[in-house]
Amino acid sequence: MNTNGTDMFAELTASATTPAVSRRDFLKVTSMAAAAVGLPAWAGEKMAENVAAGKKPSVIWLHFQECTGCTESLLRTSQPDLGALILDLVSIDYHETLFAAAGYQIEAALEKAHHEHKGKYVLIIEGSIPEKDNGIYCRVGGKTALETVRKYAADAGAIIAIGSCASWGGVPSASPNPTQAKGAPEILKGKTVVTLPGCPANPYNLLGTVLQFATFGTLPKLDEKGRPEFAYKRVIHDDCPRRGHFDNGRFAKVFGDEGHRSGWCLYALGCKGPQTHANCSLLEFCETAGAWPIGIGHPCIGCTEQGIAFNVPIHTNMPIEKPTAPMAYPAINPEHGVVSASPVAVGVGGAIIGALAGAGVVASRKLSAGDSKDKE
Ligand code: FSX
Ligand code: SF4
Ligand code: F3S
Repeated sequence: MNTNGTDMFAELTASATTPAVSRRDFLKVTSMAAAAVGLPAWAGEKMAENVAAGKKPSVIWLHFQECTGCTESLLRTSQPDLGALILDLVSIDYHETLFAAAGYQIEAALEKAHHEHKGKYVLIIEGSIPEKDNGIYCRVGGKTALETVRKYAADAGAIIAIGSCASWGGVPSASPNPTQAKGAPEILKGKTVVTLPGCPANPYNLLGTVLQFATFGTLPKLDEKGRPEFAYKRVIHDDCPRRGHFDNGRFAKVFGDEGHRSGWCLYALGCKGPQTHANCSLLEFCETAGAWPIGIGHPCIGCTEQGIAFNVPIHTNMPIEKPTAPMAYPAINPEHGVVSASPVAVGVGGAIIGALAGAGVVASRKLSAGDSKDKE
């Protein structure tokens, strides 16, 4: 039996989650993803070269207070290729959910990665960190989340908080926040923490961030909350396929009424899209058309946004601030309740996000084709 945690993980991912990815497909995806985060086109080639040369950044992935939905959404894409792509780009040396090993074996893998890649590894934090009573409400391997996150953040080359829990507290921080759950930036004040809020986070935003770091050792441009601008600069409402209905005053009033069945705007049902910074209106989950809250007829609950998600009741209306031109308008008279978007104005931010969406779509389509003749 293999007793090395890292090797066991490699075996596990090789057999369970990593399909064969051809070089050409890999190159296409990395090139498009490079463009999506504002890097030159040749960056994609460099990314592919680095991976081929075995220059993969070591990743330590810590879990604290959360539901593991962020990891699940990464691995449960409709085609498994996005997860495979990320696993191809990095060397995940510690991940409690994915490791086949447990106990002392996995602890040893963590220490090994920490020791061997000091100052260079990427620390990914999933879940909030409780501060109350010195953090005793979340312990892994006998240590509190507080101790662990401080220890591994101190020697990290980059720190990424994935999901709303790790970004600002998320579900565990909902009132009355009995454990004083906080996001990583609050615990690690003074350090740069990339935050990818969302409950769960959209895996494509992790892909864009990791691609850039893996290739250039730099991080995307961040806003004041640590969110990459390529993903969080605009609000859902700016690019919502139902925006034309909002602008024309067509609102679903009750779930199942004629407006709802016709795909009209969900603002009157409590949609938080006008206040929510995220790109899920452009990057659907699971590589499936319509797989996002508004796409399936539910108002956005503002899952990325501190102060809204798990805070403001789902059906409470939010004020509209600084409405901007949408990137796309739906057809004015949708037949059969299907809203088809027709692009009328594409801004720079939209173009970037659209390119990332394209990267994801291409990734899923091309990689799922199992294009074995391209393998080199
Ligand atoms: Fe939180 Fe992610 Fe929500 Fe769950 O881990 S953002 S509860 S989907 O899984 O952290
Ligand atoms: Fe879309 Fe919600 Fe804005 Fe309506 S209020 S256009 S459903 S984001
Ligand atoms: Fe979350 Fe709203 Fe998108 S609930 S997944 S930010 S549509």
